[in-house]
Amino acid sequence: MAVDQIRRLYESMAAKLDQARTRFGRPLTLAEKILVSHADNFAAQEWSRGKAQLRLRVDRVALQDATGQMALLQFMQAGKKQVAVPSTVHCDHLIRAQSGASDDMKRAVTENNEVYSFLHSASRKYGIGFWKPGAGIIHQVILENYAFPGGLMIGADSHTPNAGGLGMVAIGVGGADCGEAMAGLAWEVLDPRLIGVRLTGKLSGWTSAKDVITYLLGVLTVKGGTNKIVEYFGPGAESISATGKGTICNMGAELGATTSLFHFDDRMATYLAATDRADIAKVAQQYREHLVGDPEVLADPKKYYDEVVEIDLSELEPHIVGPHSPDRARPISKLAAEVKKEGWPVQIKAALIGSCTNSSYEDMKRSAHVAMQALKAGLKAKTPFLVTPGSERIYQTIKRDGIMETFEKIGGTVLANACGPCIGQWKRSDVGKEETNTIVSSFNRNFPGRNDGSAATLSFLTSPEIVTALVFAGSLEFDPVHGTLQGPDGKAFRFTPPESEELPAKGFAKGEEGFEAPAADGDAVQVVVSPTSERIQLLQPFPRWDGKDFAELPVLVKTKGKTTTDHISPAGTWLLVRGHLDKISDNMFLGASNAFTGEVGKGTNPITGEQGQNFSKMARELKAKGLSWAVVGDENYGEGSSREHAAMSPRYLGCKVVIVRSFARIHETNLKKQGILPLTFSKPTDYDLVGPGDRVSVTGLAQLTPGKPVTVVLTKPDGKTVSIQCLHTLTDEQIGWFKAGSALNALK
Ligand code: MIC
Ligand code: SF4
Repeated sequence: MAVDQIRRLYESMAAKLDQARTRFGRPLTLAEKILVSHADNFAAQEWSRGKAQLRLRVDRVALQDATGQMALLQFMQAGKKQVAVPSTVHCDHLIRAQSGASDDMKRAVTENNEVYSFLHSASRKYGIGFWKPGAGIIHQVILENYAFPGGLMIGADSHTPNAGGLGMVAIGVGGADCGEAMAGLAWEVLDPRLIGVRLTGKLSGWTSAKDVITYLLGVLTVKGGTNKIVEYFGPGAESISATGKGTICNMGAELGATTSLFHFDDRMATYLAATDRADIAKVAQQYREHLVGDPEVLADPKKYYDEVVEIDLSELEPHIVGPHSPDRARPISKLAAEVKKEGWPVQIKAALIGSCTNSSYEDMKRSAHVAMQALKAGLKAKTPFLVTPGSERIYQTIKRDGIMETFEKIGGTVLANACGPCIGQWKRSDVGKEETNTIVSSFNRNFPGRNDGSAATLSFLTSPEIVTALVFAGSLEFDPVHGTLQGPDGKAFRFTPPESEELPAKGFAKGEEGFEAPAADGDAVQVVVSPTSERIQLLQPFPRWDGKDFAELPVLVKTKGKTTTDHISPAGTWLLVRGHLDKISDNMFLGASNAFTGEVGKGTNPITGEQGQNFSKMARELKAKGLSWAVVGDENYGEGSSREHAAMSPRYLGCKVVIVRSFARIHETNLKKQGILPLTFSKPTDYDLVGPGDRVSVTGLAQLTPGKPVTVVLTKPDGKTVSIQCLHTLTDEQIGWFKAGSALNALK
């Protein structure tokens, strides 16, 4: 957004915030200030944390090439000529990491030509900025170019909150939400509860921003942030760079949080200036009072936040989390004992740094500082080392400043500025498919199968500097803070804590930044989709609700334990068909654990009784017979990615209702948007009542009312029935989506 638009937003805030202080009868937190100043209609809006549905006007929409395909396909159905809010598309997810940046880029451009042409032509036509493949990862590019204090943004990617590092409310959503906001509609979200994180002390030594969030994950767990905003403040916040703040907010997605953000400070101003936005820094300084919490809130946070967590940065130890879940946290000093106890493979097979989470200049420089020490001491890398820079700017700068050379000297491979190994786009040949092995990275996710497509890979997440130190030990039992390694001279070698300036002294180097502005005359541009495309399929509207209750639906799958969107709709090679609903639906539930049989990705055919069948194949058979089906799930169902394929594929293959112990926020909304009924057991233990061969009936659908439970009847194989109560969070409008068959149908 141009600086005068931002100034206008800030100017308009004073009156709105006063109105809110009067109405709420109290001072405001920063998150509230931003939400209030983006209300579609403040006066008509109900405000009630955890209850009200907020209608907001967003400043910006961000799309990436994997989820963005569906977002644009849905936007196109709305029949608008141009997007109503500034929007950008970023080509980052589809680039496979195989043999290094330059070859990988060439391959990606050929391989994904069809998808890039579609995204490029649609961007040109509808007034969307286009960031070419190689330009960088969405969140890093947004931080460098678009994020600003006090703004409100949505993005079709769960790590959109990265922009909270610059004091923005930036929220990850499904593509349908983006499509609607781009079409000019107000955007809706549940009024979030607020977690205040008060930081004291100072980051120093080995401890980095990453440790704030990996520690917090251990405290709050992957469910702890659901429908909540995490707001960071306090005297310790100033000791964290803007990009470090970005890391913390980025990984707030792993808490399930709606978003995370920091109060505006000088570190943000410095970063804005270093990224050519000194003018924005200046206005933000001028309106600082609107871009931080009110003084009363800072003085007595417990009174204004629903929960408060205190972290003393001076006491915080470096942490490492994993395997398989980002909340399995402990200080690095405690890892060795756990490795022994659990029998995890000690040898580290690969070490990776970078990604959207940790690829700032500071991250790279601190890692290089560690690598330099090892080189000087004559240590050799014991583990392959892969680096993914977050953007072209970072890439060019680390190249100019000799950081890349250091990485190369330790045998590192610099990959393209893209998601690559973070999203299963990593072709590994060093371990067998089922071989249990250990990897460490500075990324944000570590679900089974996440990096290399193999569920046998145990992935641990920590800061980039710790990852780099581990390269020289090759062992998961090494603690770089307290431990020593043996140098070539036989003497013990101990690392000193990493050091780096926060920003490049010579400023950022610039390369081919890779931005393309939309066409001046969009009408003249044709969106390129070949009718025979194997990658893009134009969407057909889903059928309307037929007005009938759901009668005795077979349960296609009852999942047990963690069911992330990576379990429901895996990424990796499936990214190739993210724009093709029919084809991608072949991956449905491939990673899900079957509660009845213990199998992964397979189950028993509810009609024929055949065992070991693939879920998508079974669903297609049911669909061909005109039968619909249900899904039963566990806690925090749909955790992780914003990919709406995890809702669209079930919908497309005949799913009517998903009943779980609890939902992750984005996925629950995605189900609603696509016309599937999301229910939760009113008694979580009722999950155990659902047995093999049960049928599910849902009654009273015509009377579906906000806040009123619905009755679900389980019909057992012997004909006996059990009746249970389930809850839903549908609003009147969302009930309209359900009846219309999808939010998009309701819109038309
Ligand atoms: C992720 O980190 O899981 C992704 C890949 O960026 C996803 C988006 C996607 O599935 O395309 C996300 O976080 O939303
Ligand atoms: Fe890409 Fe990984 Fe970041 Fe998702 S988390 S945007 S896949 S780098």
